[in-house]
Amino acid sequence: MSKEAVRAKFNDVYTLIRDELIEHIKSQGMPPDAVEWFTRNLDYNTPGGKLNRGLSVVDTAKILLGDKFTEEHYKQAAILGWCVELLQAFFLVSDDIMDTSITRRGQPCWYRTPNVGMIAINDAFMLEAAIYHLLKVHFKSQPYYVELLELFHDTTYQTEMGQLIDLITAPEDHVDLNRFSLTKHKLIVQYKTSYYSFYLPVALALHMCGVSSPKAFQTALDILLPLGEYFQIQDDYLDYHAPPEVLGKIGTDILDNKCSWCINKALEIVTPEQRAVLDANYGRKDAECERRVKAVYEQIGLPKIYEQYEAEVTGKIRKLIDGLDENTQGKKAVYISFLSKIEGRTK
Ligand code: GPP
Ligand code: MG
Ligand code: MG
Ligand code: MG
Repeated sequence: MSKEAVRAKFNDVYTLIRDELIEHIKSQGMPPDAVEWFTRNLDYNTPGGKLNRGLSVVDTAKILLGDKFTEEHYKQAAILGWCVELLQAFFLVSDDIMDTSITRRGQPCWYRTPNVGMIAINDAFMLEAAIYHLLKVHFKSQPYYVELLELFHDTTYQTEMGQLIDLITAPEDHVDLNRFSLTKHKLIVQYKTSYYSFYLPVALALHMCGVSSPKAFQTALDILLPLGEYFQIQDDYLDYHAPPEVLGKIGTDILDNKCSWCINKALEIVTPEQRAVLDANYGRKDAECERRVKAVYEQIGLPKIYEQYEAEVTGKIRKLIDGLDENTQGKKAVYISFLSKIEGRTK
């Protein structure tokens, strides 16, 4: 199947769950304007991304079940995939408010659209609640229902811990680059990104396919946490370097005083003069200051450093995957498929 056909098929399941969610709020007696609002919230924020996380549930289940994979399995995996995309929608709507971002997926952030504003906070809650409604409707009778619930709850909590340290390491009114380090960055990234973007889709598929061995879940963590770190380092780098029209969002990390991979790498190698420029201009809500920080990144050759990092990390992750014992640790193809989705991405 072509890439477009794969997405089209997955999007058909979106239409299905969206209609179910809308029918449900109608059945609660919600008036037409509320139904229309919720529909717009769902459609604006849930589809339209790269769908890597959602499709990974399907891809993983396919690899795990092999010949036994049926259309019924497809539907179940796709519903779980859309639950991950709903979780992502909930996080992004909230994150864009917290990061005072401007655009997302090539359109204004939801909270910046006409008449939405801080209603976006409740909209985010409803995107999250939709996950549990769908899980109840589609999975309540499964023996692994509680595992799914716990997984979504635990992952959400981990992501919120990550978001907490991301935010408090980047205070708006107090820039102190000494607070940053790559160790700090690693922890932030593991919690704010890796668990929900990488571990969650695979762990959901493992549960759905009847895998219960703790070793399989441990292996998933061992491979997917480093992969998630690589993904967020790409996100940090692209925030600084990618053209917004390609990336679909305007970078805010320098303005927002974020403990990004870029600033941490720069701090390792800058001269005292360059350091003074960073100290004076990082985290200031000012386009000229942002430009001066970017000029230092150019002077130190950050794009080259990033290129080297990518070559090195993908080599390391390949080696980790190669070293798996497929009899006890699960299928290598699951992880290869993940790596190939993100390797060298430019958006
Ligand atoms: C990515 O950070 C992390 C998230 C989107 C998780 C948010 C978690 C919440 C509990 C709200 P980011 O700010 O670098 O992402 P982006 O670059 O896409 O804005
Ligand atoms: Mg953000
Ligand atoms: Mg953020
Ligand atoms: Mg980012």
